[in-house]
Amino acid sequence: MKEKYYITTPIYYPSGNWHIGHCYTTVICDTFARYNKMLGKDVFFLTGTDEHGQKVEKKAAEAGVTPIQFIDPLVAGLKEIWSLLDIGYDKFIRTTDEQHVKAIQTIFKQLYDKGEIYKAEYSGWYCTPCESFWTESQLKDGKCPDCGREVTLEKEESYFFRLSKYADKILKLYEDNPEFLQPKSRMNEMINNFLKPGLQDLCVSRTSIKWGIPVTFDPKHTVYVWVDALSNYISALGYGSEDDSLFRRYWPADLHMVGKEIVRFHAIIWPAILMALGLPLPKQVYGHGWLLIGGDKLSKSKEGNVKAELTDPKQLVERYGSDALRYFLLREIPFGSDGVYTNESLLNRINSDLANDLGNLVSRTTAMINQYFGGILPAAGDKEAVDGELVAMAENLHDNVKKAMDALDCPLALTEIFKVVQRANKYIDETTPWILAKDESKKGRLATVLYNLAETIRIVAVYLKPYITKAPDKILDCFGIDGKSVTDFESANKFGVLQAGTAVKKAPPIFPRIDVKKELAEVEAMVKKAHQEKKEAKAPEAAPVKAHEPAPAKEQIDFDTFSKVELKVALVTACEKVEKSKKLLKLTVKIGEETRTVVSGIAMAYTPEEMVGKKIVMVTNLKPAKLCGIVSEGMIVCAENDKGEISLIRPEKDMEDGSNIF
Ligand code: ME8
Repeated sequence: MKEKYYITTPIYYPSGNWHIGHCYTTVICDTFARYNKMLGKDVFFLTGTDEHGQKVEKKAAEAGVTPIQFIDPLVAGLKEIWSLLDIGYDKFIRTTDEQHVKAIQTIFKQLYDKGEIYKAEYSGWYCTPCESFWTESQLKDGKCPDCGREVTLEKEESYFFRLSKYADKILKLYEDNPEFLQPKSRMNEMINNFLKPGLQDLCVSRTSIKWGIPVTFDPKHTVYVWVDALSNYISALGYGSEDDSLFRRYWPADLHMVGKEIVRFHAIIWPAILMALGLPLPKQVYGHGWLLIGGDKLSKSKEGNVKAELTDPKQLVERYGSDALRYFLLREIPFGSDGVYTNESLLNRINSDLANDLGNLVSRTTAMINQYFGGILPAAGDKEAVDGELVAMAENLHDNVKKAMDALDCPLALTEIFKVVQRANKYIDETTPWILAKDESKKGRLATVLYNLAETIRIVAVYLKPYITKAPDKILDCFGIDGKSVTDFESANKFGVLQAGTAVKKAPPIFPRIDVKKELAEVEAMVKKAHQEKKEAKAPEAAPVKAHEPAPAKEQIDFDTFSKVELKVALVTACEKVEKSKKLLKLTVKIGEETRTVVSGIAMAYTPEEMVGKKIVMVTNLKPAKLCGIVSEGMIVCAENDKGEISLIRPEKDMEDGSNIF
């Protein structure tokens, strides 16, 4: 029987703005699924959408449609992107699927019957206009910290999951299975930030949110997001249904691939739920880094404040092809770390690796076989020492790729493959076939060189198949091989498989070189125009600008008092609006080795998209404060003029995040 391999992406929130960052997790998972299929495993690859919750409920109401009417076109848009990127999932789960809904209701009841879920009262200060609960300490002068209005003490009945009792069990899980959570740094983060300080029971139902799965035995409650979302990994396999054959075949998951911001849910809450249900635990969770959209310098157009990065996956595939996008995502970002996406970095990758290295090697080799041997692959003849190095590198590729992929390191696997491509190009320069071709007595030598190149290209194309899905088949086709029939990783483990006498076609242009300067200008103009159109469509009627009272001068302080303020350069790695607040943005910032959350009242001046990738100035030793229920660990430094206009203060030169400011 084949060994099974079950891999999952997180399920995506329905978004009207799918961008290249959303493609990252899924392209990686698709690559692992393809790779494991080539290893001969019985693979199941799951992805889908996470459709319940307050946000969707609210957005649908604003749009005047039902939640499902709101979601359906967004899901269709996501599926279209996956199809354009050749994402070969085995199942696309939607949390609104009937099978999922039933499974969640079963799971919730099982947990309740086992005493793992109990009903209690959640009490807090409620702001009716904001529909938000606040704790005592969050209130500002006894009023809503968001809108400043009166609040009332209210109680909401909720079900709670006994998460607190699992801290030691999860610590033991990590201890016994050091591979359970990767990379290692994420495990340390979970242990130090969450498990050691102790876990609190988790609120798993709400009565105020209607767009959710009703609790069967208490229908005024709906299941609160994370139990609903995480359980997709087993509901998709038919857990709790009449036919649970897939669950029996594939569970436990071999790999949950997730972004680093949701590691806590997958490496603490999810194993605790499974332990409570008495089910086997996933073998591994991998928390990857983020793709930061727009490097600081390149995120602005020359004239204005508009970010010029093209991030729409559909447009990117249309312009450069799916292979280019997949290759960039898999190659550019050191696995586990964050990476910056800019149009320029994408174009440079396409030109250097795909057009120059791979494209050139294939077109030069197939053209020479056509020119010197009439398009028929010659048998290898006279050998020389230089051949050995190329052949050895091509033969070692099997082990090198496997080693990298065993460590879940796609960028390293691709680096290994492209080292061979580069070596083969160098081999052409060293052996100078065009000179050999002029001398009839060197025909045997010329045959060897071209045979070795052809065979190296075949091997490279086979190993590239999990990463890029179109070019390998086009390349193999030049050598009379049907790419679809090459399904075995081992088929490239031997040098010398191509038969002499095979007809070799001249390669079509596989990755045309791009004029970077021209393309960047075109893309920048296109993105700017789209931004402008969006802005105009959204622009509210101009509100009269209220002049601010000039601030009274503050008392003088001595240098020692000033030097108590710690100011540092921080890089914004993620940013979103704080729900129900017009003024606040929630930012994730990187300050050297450290990652923090900070809430800032700059939403009227900057969009979340504009903020990501920016280097800013932060007060880093301010006592944490809760704003809208979010703990803000610092303050962003801004300027405000007397019209109330706000501008970030940023380092004049590009400085590393974590740099001190004095
Ligand atoms: O978190 N770079 O959904 P989501 C890298 N529904 N990865 C990115 C990214 C970027 N710029 N932007 C998004 C959720 N992602 C929950 C999951 S699972 C039971 C529930 C990744 O739509 C992100 O890190 O916010 C995450 O892994 C995935 O997209 C879905 O994010």
